[in-house]
Amino acid sequence: MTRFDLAIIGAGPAGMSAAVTARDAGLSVIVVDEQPAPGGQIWRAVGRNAGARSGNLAFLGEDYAKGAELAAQFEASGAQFWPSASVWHADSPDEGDKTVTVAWDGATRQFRAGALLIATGAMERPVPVPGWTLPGVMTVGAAQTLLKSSGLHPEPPLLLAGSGPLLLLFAAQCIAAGIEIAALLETTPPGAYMRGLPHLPVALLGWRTLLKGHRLKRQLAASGIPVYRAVTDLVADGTEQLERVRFRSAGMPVELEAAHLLLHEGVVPNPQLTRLLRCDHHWDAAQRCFRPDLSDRGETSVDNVFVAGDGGGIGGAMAAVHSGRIAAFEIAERFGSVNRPSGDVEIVKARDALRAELAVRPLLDAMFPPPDWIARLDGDVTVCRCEEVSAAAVRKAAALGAPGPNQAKAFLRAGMGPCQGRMCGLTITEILADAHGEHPERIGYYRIRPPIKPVTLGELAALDGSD
Ligand SMILES: Cc1cc2nc3c(=O)[nH]c(=O)nc-3n(C[C@H](O)[C@@H](O)[C@H](O)COP(=O)(O)OP(=O)(O)OC[C@H]3O[C@@H](n4cnc5c(N)ncnc54)[C@H](O)[C@@H]3O)c2cc1C
Repeated sequence: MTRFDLAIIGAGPAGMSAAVTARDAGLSVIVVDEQPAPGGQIWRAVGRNAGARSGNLAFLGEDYAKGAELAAQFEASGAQFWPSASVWHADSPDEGDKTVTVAWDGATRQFRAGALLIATGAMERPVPVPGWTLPGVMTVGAAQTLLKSSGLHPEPPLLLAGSGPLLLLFAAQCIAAGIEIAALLETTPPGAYMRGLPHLPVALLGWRTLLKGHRLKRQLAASGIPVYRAVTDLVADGTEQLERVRFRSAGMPVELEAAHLLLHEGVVPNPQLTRLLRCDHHWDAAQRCFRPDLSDRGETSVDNVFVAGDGGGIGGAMAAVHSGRIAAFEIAERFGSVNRPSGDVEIVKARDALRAELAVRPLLDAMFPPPDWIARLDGDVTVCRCEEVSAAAVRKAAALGAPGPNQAKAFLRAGMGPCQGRMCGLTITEILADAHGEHPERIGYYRIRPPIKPVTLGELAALDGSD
């Protein structure tokens, strides 16, 4: 089995910057990503959009265009890169190398590495409103992925609903691309902006982000798109597919026709690999999600397993770049490729830059608070899409004695489908915490087991231990 000093899972901003840094320090590095090209979520398909399809840069914006430079450095770094390769298992024995198992090119491949950097980023928080499984309802992130990778966009009438910077950014990208938005339904609760004010002085350290946010708001205001504020009780309705959306805005009932509804309530760390590797996690009350416990150099509770980027806590693309550098310097020091003093200087520089990027987070968390209604879900709204489990069924399992998600899984099969709990894990923790009157940290999360991604029998049968 081939051995590398460092294996990086994820070629987004964190993974790419870690790979460039580690290669500069002389480490042997492999990077694996399930996407066909480096870039991650923010800079998805940036190579193609900066080259052959450069017209798209006009509406994807300057932050998107910035990714092309790092992607080019990454490609020139000499790191071995496996695109379109899905990591479905990773092992960290008590001592010695980590083993990574990947479905790639129709076969299963394995390799070993002295250190593992998980840079798998964030995923959108599932928004389980009634009717969210209807064709025509999708997430903002999914629609943005289609726009970035294929230039596709949803048919009108199009509604955007939710809260958070990505919602506003996508609305602005739609306006710039000439995509018509029938209305924006903001679920941000009244008074949230005022609650953000005490965080403003510290947030000024990240003034560039604030300025960008202000520009987005101005662009939306100038567009004339109708905005419904303080939206609650959102329901997607239709027989075979989405036909209309009902909601309350500032308490008043509203009904709008829609062919597409895009939902978004922020992003949360993707927990699958850190959970699989049995890393310790804690509940982040401000972002209402679990995140792995990390040292100030990005190491988890498992030796030589590191996390960089949004997978360790939501910080945005530039924070991901800096945290990738910090982790890579620490790993290079451990392998003796960078001497302690020079590594430490670089880490201090990257940490200062990271601090400036993160300064704005408390303000954003206060201005766009994660939805608390998810914890109170009940009735026949679907929670686990793969196994079609309702919120009421989860509450019934709680009443029958299921103390946490693993027992609920045994009762209901929730979390046993193809997504392996990514779509329902957080919701089920929140509902069980509410049902038992417990803190989510005590309720816990699914015990994640391999494969974390679907694997075909053919891929398994073609296991080639030599790679
Ligand atoms: C859908 C979505 C869209 C977003 N769009 C924007 C945006 O337009 N602008 C913005 O500022 N922020 C955006 N964000 C936030 C964003 O993710 C950034 O903060 C930034 O991309 C984080 O960088 P990262 O390197 O931590 O992770 P990411 O950029 O998310 O990169 C993680 C990479 O890991 C790969 N990966 C994950 N699991 C596996 C696996 N098992 N095997 C192999 N590869 C794997 C993914 O394919 C991905 O390329 C978005 C987030 C999401 C979830």
